[in-house]
Amino acid sequence: MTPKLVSFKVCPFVQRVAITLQYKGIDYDIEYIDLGSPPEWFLAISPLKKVPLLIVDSTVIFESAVINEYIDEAYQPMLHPEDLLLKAINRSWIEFSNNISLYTFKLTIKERKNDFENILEELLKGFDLVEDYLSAKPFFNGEQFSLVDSSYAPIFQRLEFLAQIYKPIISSKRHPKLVKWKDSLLSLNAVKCSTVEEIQNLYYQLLWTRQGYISQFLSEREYGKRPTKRVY
Ligand SMILES: N[C@@H](CCC(=O)N[C@@H](CS)C(=O)NCC(=O)O)C(=O)O
Repeated sequence: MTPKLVSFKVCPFVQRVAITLQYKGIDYDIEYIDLGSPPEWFLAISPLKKVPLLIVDSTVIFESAVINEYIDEAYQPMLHPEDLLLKAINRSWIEFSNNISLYTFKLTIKERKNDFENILEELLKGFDLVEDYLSAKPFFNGEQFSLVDSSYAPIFQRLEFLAQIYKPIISSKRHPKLVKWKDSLLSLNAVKCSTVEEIQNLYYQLLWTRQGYISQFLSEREYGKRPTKRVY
């Protein structure tokens, strides 16, 4: 049966899974829910009440990294490296992408310029570690696309959206290899097709509802009056 991905349009964790499905050319169904008002059927089957879920036959799999591992084992070609040590290291960096993802989220909610800049520096320090590890290109492991690539691409996309209203977040001066990696990932079809077309605008709408420092670079003309209540 065709697997079904349960999604929230702007969720970076769902996007990780969509990238893996797209890269492997797997046929899948997708159902979008509104996390602001989740449907009963979703609350009934999602143990943590979070997306993504992948429904295979009637089995529900949750946690994006685990879903990606399942997809990798169930469908060829294998994206994880065969070498056990390299595979373990890939998993470590996938785990680390959760920290980077959290900083990216925090960048959107910090209200004061100073707090925003502190988080930005934490994010960049995290990227220093990735930069030190990166050696090859175009992908994390070199020529072969991997689940590490699926995990970082949604972060790079969001940072690119932020850069378009703020200023460059990742620079070639501090992170030359990372910038090349980001550019390779963002030009991939599997990444471009992993979200709805209007993702950039939806992301800005989300920033608007969060009303963090960064939202001041969006204009009231486009997004309406500033909300008095912040939504995460
Ligand atoms: N560790 C989870 C994180 C998933 C996650 O945080 N999803 C968010 C949307 S981007 C969610 O469903 N939030 C709903 C909630 O926390 O109630 C994964 O990797 O799948």
